Amino acid sequence: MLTLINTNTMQPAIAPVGLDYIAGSAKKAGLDVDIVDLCLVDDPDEALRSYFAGHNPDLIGLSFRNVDDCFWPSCQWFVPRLADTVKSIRGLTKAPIVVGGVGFSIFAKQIVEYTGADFGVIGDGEQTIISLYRDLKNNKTVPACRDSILDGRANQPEQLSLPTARDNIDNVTYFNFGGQIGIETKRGCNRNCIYCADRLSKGTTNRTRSPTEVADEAENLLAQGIDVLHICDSEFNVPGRHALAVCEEFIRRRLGGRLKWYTYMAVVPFDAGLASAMRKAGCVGIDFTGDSASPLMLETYRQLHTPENLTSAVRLCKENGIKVMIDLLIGGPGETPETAKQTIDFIKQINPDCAGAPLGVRIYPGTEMVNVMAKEGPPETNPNIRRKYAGSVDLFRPTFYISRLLGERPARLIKDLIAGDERFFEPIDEADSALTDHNYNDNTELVNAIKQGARGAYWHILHNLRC
Ligand code: B12
Repeated sequence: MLTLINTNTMQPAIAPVGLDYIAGSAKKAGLDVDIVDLCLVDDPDEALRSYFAGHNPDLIGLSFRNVDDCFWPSCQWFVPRLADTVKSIRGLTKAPIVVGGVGFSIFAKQIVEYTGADFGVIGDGEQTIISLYRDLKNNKTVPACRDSILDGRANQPEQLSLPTARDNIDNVTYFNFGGQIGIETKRGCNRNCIYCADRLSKGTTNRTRSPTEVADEAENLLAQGIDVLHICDSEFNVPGRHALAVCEEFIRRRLGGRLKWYTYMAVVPFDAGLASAMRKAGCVGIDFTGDSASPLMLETYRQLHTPENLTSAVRLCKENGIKVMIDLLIGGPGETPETAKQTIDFIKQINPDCAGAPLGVRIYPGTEMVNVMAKEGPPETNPNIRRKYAGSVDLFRPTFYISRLLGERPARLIKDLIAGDERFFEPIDEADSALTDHNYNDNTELVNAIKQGARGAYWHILHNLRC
């Protein structure tokens, strides 16, 4: 028996898509699989106690999605809670514990050390957990020490194929409490943005699924009554040709009239052909990785788009009836009040439905941000580095970069530039705790709206509540 446990209890509830795929693959390989979903129970400790009172698995897999909430004002760190869960499980069973997940993959070694888990898997879990399970059952030599990190990236084929049934977790309950359900069309990203950790957890090549497989899966979710999806790719349109092929298959099956979907996208490539195909295929909202509208900052972030591309992305969405959100990243290396103003003024002028203006860049190990930080001298005395913990700078804990050139109260500065424009999700003012930003971590406003029937991407639900 392989027991998979979802440890993400953040609200609104986000379905553990990864566990759905892993369970489907493990069952196909002949394993008995159980899922214990700590997000869907009132008392996670009690749920673990009662499960292990009646079950004695051979391997336990914990999914760890969010290391922190990646949100400067709150800086919530979830690793201690994971360590508590590992400790509780240890008291209930002798089965070995393996941890995996997108957040886990960024800090694999530290998390295994901190929590005392037996194994960790970086990257895709489907094949690696099956091999680990079989090796343990056959008493083969798996790296038998406590800090064994297995690299799932070694098992990642160029062409990605995943189970399509989506029947291993309670997707219907997640839909009712989370407002949309995730689906992947590919994994990995071959872009090189200086701040992004997706390269670490998902790999640096675009591993695409066949459009037929993606459409089969969408139909299987539809058959469960789930008609609002969120594409979980890093960027749906990288590569653009694959995005178009997925849309064409959706259109061929007339899925566009039966389901609505949202996605993250890079600003380029995006043209009239893709915009129109996306709308016909059911896309109702795009959240673009805009980052900035200052050419200087775009170059710093290593983005491939220009401010003009932002203008055309917004226009194409409007022409095709697609809601549009521009996600900004304010406060990166070299950001000044002038570049921030240039960005905010530009966004106001091109007029997306909404724009996210959070402050601060989470610094992840293995990204170019670490080199930027290193060049600036000792991080402990670097005024660009912001954190809420004491002692030495430790990237494992929420650590952010906010350009000191934005002054003593950068959030106030950004809010002043936004000047109450309701299209923006503003940062939280340093001197004011009113929550005006769009943190999806324990967001009661969103939770209540979804309970009352709102569906869709969270930025769209919040936008509808406010405007
Ligand atoms: C889509 C997405 C969203 C969507 C989710 C929509 C939906 N319905 O699913 C929305 C917009 C809601 C969202 C919200 C948030 N997100 Co988000 N999101 C993503 C994104 C792009 C994809 C995640 C995903 O579902 N992937 C697809 C699944 C199949 O992959 P997976 O979960 O990684 O699972 C695989 C492996 O990890 C592994 N695995 C997983 N579990 C296990 C278990 C075991 C035992 C093993 C062996 C392996 C294993 O195998 C799986 C299959 O191969 C990632 C970035 C990325 N490219 O991964 C960020 C990401 C996960 N999000 C992140 C964050 C911070 C958040 C928020 C906290 C932001 C906020 N403050 O509001 C919220 C939290 C929401 C919540 N309740 O959990 C961060 C987490 C980083 C961190 N610091 O911890 C990421 C990595 C983005 C980033 N680089 O900053 N998100």
